[in-house]
Amino acid sequence: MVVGRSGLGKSTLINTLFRSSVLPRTCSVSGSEPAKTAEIRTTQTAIHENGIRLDLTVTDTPGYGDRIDNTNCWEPALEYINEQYEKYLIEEQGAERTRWIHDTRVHCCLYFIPPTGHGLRPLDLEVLQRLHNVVNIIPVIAKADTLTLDERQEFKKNIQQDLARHRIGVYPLAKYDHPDDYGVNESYRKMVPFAVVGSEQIHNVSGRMVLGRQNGWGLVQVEDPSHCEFHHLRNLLIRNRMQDLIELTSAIHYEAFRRRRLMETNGMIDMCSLNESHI
Ligand SMILES: Nc1nc2c(ncn2[C@@H]2O[C@H](COP(=O)(O)OP(=O)(O)OP(=O)(O)O)[C@@H](O)[C@H]2O)c(=O)[nH]1
Ligand SMILES: [Mg+2]
Repeated sequence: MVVGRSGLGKSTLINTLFRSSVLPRTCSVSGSEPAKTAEIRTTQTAIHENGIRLDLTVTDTPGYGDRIDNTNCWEPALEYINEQYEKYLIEEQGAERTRWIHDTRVHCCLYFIPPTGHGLRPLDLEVLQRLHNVVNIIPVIAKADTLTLDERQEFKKNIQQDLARHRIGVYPLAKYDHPDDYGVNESYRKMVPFAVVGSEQIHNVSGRMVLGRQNGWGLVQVEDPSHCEFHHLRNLLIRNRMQDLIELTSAIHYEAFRRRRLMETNGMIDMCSLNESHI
């Protein structure tokens, strides 16, 4: 799932992910801009990684933050996440319990941070505080091509400090590390938030078809790790940590939802505490 303020390139990044993974690089894509996302939309696709078929579901959400009153702007995303948990719970408890449950739970939320260069703004902090106990959050710096490399590093440091100060836990959390995964997770922890650039445009660079953004001064190549961190994010999501994201969702986030939901059904807590801290 992608979440964040309006116009930060959420829909573009989803298309970039699909283009980098699915489509053959034979032709240039027309210059049409993605339209403003008006409602939550889920897209499914099959990706082939090292000969293995992966079914990937991506949920796009409408951006927020451009109204004077942004109260409860996180609600649609939060509701969607909880609805998927609820669906899963109902299927799990069903009398005719099937052995295989169609899992629509959200295993990862990419949170888009505007490339201001300063730190997290109050609205971003508020949304992250609502979501981080409910879903695995991976923060990304949107439109990273607008920052220099030094600005990017400084910005990352500020964001990491803000997250720590406000006790916002983002993926991967050290306390859930399997000992075998510590090394790889530690490298991701140092990199978070990923500085990403999205584009649906394909360019011919010395005979190679690459995804990129053409500026007056050059071409930003989306999948080149020296230009941005899309490559690392994609590897985390699809190659390295997909199974871990799924397992953590089940073991931590869904389990907490399930416990609270059952207690609530038994009249032990009220609805208000459903999404309170559990990490
Ligand atoms: N410079 C730059 N522009 C980008 C990038 N990604 C997307 N854009 C541009 O930003 C604009 C908005 O992109 P969208 O993908 O529609 O943004 P969104 O976050 O989905 O917007 P909403 O649906 O309104 O929330 C478009 O003009 C994109 O071409 C990027 O990485 N860098
Ligand atoms: Mg959009």
